[in-house]
Amino acid sequence: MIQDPWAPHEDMVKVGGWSLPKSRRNEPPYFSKTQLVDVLEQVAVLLELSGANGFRVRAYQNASRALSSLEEDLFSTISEGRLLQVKGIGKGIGGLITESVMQGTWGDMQSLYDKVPPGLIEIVGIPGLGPKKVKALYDSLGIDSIGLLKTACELDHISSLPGFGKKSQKKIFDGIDLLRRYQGRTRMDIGLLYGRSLEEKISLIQGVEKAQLAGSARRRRETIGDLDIVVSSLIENHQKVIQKILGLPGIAEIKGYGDSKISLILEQEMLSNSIGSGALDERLAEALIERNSDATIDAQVRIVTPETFPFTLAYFTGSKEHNIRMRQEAINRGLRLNEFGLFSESLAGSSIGMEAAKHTLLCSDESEIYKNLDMHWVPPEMREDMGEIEAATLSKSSLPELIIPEDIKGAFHNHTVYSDGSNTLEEMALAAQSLGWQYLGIADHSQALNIGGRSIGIPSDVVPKQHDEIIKLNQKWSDEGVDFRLFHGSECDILADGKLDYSENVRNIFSHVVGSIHALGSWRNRDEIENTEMLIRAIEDPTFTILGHPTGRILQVREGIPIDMYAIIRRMGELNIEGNFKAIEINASPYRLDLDWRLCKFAKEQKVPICINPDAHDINGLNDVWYGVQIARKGWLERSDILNTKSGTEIESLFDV
Ligand code: DGT
Ligand code: CA
Ligand code: ZN
Repeated sequence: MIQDPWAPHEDMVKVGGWSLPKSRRNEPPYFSKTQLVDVLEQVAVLLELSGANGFRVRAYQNASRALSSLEEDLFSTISEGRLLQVKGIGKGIGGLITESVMQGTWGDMQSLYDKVPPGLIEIVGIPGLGPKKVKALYDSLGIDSIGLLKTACELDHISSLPGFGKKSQKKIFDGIDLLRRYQGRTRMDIGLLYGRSLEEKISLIQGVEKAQLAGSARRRRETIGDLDIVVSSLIENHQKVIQKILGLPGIAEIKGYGDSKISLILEQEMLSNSIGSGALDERLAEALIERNSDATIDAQVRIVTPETFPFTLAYFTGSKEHNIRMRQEAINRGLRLNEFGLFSESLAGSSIGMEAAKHTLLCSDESEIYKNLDMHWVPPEMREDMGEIEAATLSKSSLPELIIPEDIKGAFHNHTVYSDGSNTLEEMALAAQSLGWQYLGIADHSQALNIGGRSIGIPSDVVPKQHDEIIKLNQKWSDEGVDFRLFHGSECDILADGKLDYSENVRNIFSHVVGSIHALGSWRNRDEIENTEMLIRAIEDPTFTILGHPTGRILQVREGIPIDMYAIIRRMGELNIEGNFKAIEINASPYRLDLDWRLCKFAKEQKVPICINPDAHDINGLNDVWYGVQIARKGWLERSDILNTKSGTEIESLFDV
């Protein structure tokens, strides 16, 4: 086995669990307000875990809160001697704050950080478990890791402890699951924003030939665990480049670094002064940050030589499953593939790691690695071992030609001020035109939709008014010779019994009906079989055209409803064959990305057209279509599989308007 060269070794500055931040400045203020807020909050938890009295714990909690709502600059507050006037900050903690900001040290806090087992901190993140309960579990059962906690639940050791019970044991058990699934992952939109920003900042460092995002971000997974960036640089520049990377703005913490790897935690400042734009313009970035003010993300940076770069990039792009298959393909040809190169078994002999790299077959880019294994280059989105190895084999050559964002000519599910959108029909239309689109499908909510007891949908009797407005606008563009039209659709609620909202007469006004489930409650309380039956009933309605956000999931917030999506898609396929047009949506909002990419290929096989809908609630929301295209690519979809790559006139005849 090859030794893992990225594993921490002695010269790596290793810090585990929570750690006190180290300053990268050489004059005050050594630490920022945000850093102090975090440390004080951590100290409160650590104190509680180590059994300190409640007053002390609360003092730190209060101080953390006081700082986070302090509007003025912390450094000036301290310099001008006004820190102790801030309500919630006492003498003792005030001293600690002053010391850290003015001198860069943390008093005797390190001993507290050392004392608490790191496993306990992980456990505190489980819903339903505060520090007090975690300490009780540690004291009575010695539980200091999530693994042990899970076993204790399974063995029913927790329910009998004082202060716990069957119910709380179950809650903890479910909480572990939730934590495993969600904790530490970041939605694609935010992850990519950080990833591109770091990629760009590293690219600009002198001595760097190339920096490229790898890992799940490059594969466009819907959520990202940590960012992986591969940097190419001549060996003699490595040390200099590493030092420069460590000094980049926007690094909350350096978790460790060695000769070829840096482990970082990025914070929001990473996103400021980004030069590139891509699909995400400055305004979008600002909006994202606003919505996720405390977002941070881990990043692993690997620095290699230009010759090694393609191999390292391919390896860290993954997925692990794809890598394993690739390695097997190499072995079948008497070769050895890893992050350093592609070697002939006989030449590489027993040398390992960087040493063996000298013997690699030269590949100037990823596609040459694939070529050596008799394969076409595989787009990163597809590298999930879902059939791409077979499809890429030269003798089969059945890789799809994936859709690109430029193929999109419009979208069918968008909101305006008629329901819960914030822009007018005309504003939305102009924004779509400026994206180069030929059409925009309006689908405001239907009358049944209530949010917080308030109806936000369009009442039946207002539908004709919206219709007239759209006809007038379309007439105007037609008179001016502009190749653009609005399609008047509806995002029509699918009611619990499988009926659609509005009367049939009203639904017939629309060019298309996006049927969506919103009142998830009754669907959640029913089993999958019944739900599937009800949804199929809705889809079979002749006025139904597009299934909107099929499962209702919100990434990292809630699961979709129990439903047999295969059965739904199969039925939609049959209906299409019978001549009833039924399409399914990839809801492109990065909060949803629903239809899931894993089901795209199945939908295509069942001949169900797919449309990529931004579900925009304002003009900026239209840009979300880009994320939907990434998911469609991940699902192997081509231009011809996607409804909204058709021209405006094609859609007019399809919708019969
Ligand atoms: P993430 O970070 O959880 O969203 O997912 P990835 O795919 O970015 O995974 P990560 O960050 O653990 O590792 C990056 C890539 O490195 C991964 O996609 C494939 C490669 N890799 C990591 N560990 C292994 C391994 O044990 N075997 C193989 N063959 N590849 C690995
Ligand atoms: Ca990763
Ligand atoms: Zn909706």
